[in-house]
Amino acid sequence: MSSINYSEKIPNNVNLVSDRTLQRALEHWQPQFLQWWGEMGPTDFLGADVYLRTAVSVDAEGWAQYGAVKMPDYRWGIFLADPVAERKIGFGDAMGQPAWQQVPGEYRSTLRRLIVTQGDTEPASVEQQRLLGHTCPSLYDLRNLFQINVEEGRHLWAMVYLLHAYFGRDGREEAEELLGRHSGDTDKPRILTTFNEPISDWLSLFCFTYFTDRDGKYQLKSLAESAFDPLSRTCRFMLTEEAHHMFVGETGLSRVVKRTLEVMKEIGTDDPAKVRAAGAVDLPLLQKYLNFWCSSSLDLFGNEISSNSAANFASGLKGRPDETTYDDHVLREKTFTLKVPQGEETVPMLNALNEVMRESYLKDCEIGLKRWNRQIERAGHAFRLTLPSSRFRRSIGPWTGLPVDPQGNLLDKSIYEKKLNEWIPSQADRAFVHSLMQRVIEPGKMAGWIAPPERGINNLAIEYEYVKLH
Ligand code: BYC
Repeated sequence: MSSINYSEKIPNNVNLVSDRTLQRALEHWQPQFLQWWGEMGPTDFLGADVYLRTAVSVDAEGWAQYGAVKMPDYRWGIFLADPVAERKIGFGDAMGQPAWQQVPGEYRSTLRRLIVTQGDTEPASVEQQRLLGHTCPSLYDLRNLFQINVEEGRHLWAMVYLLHAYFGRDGREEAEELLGRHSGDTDKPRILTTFNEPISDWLSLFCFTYFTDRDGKYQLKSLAESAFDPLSRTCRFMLTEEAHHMFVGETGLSRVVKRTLEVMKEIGTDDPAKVRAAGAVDLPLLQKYLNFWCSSSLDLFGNEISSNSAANFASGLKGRPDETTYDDHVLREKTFTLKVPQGEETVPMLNALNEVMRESYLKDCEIGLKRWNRQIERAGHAFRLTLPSSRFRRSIGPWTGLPVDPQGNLLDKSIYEKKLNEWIPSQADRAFVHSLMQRVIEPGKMAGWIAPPERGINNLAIEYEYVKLH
């Protein structure tokens, strides 16, 4: 197991000290990152002591240590999972050949583009969430937000390391650009649309960490299969950190459902207007938020029929999540039939891998919904939360811009336009959710729209002062 060296300016387990040129280049990027964090990271909490976990090893057991840290002092570093001895390429036309330790010339620009796209999402999410600290529903939640933020910052470091170490001058330029684009910026937006959507309330944060971070899990898992071994090792360790982000989303939404059900019981009605008047998120409103963030995240898998996905798989750059669980790793003989607006279309399986991944992602998304629906059922209500169809509100692929309802039916455009506000949050819905976002910072106390978590962080009490604001 490779240990992490914390005595260096940039903590790492890649023996950075042995490559002075690389070390100098990254040390040159480090102050730019810190400046970006100061300007674009969480506002106004730079002096707070936050109970954060920091990676201390890449071993699955006991990899993190917890303690109070001021965010600007967080030790962002470069951590790769341990190498697998004599690792072989696990899919595509070069299956069985040794994994690459360097970037093959012919794949250089495609691989760089994949790494840049992945890297771009990490600081984007920090930018999207930068104001949320001011409206935290509890210190426990505030701490979780900051934990996610520092780890997304570290995930940026992970991609910047690959760019610096393996892509020379172009890589260094791309690393600078990663700090130059900004979420929602009209001139220099982030690359993928979801990462330009504002996250200005905590309900959106929980939906984002439930749906969008789960896309992150799928994309990282597919890059963890890559023939380019440094990318694979980097993504494998990022996945360790990613689990907590999805946990925040899933438990956050569970707590919202729980509190809403309590309020419905207290006031003796499920009338959405009365639930709102009592200061909780009515279930139809939650459904609208789920529709919005799920449909936005579905676009992150790319086009249903994609020559990029075919080329990336065939060449070994990007596999399917858990590639070893499939029988056929070459896919030259298989086809896939998918529903398109004109009917059905059968395409080579290689070209449909974005869709294959989107389908398994949706199955994974179902797990939380089942849990929340059980809570609702146990409370004696008939309402059920659902996932929108993958044809709803799409901006990529054959269903782009078509008037499809959340159940997947094509509608008349005028009806669709009239009804859209019933399916995704309207301005009034967002204004109501914003009105709930009152900051609660007394240890152990929760805002009225969310139930307390079942347990605290790292076996500490829920009442623990997870963020000391001073
Ligand atoms: N918005 O053949 P296509 C995470 C572009 S989240 C805007 O359809 P392809 C995280 C696409 O780039 C995971 N543009 O798709 C979560 C391409 O342009 P180029 C992030 C889009 O290439 C929470 C063109 O359309 N990681 O980690 O097969 C917090 C046609 O492409 C979009 C990755 O995404 C869109 N939604 O697949 C923090 C992994 N979709 O390249 C972090 C790396 C597509 O021809 N990226 N386009 O100019 C990839 O694997 C692929 O680029 C995509 C697209 C899956 C995104």
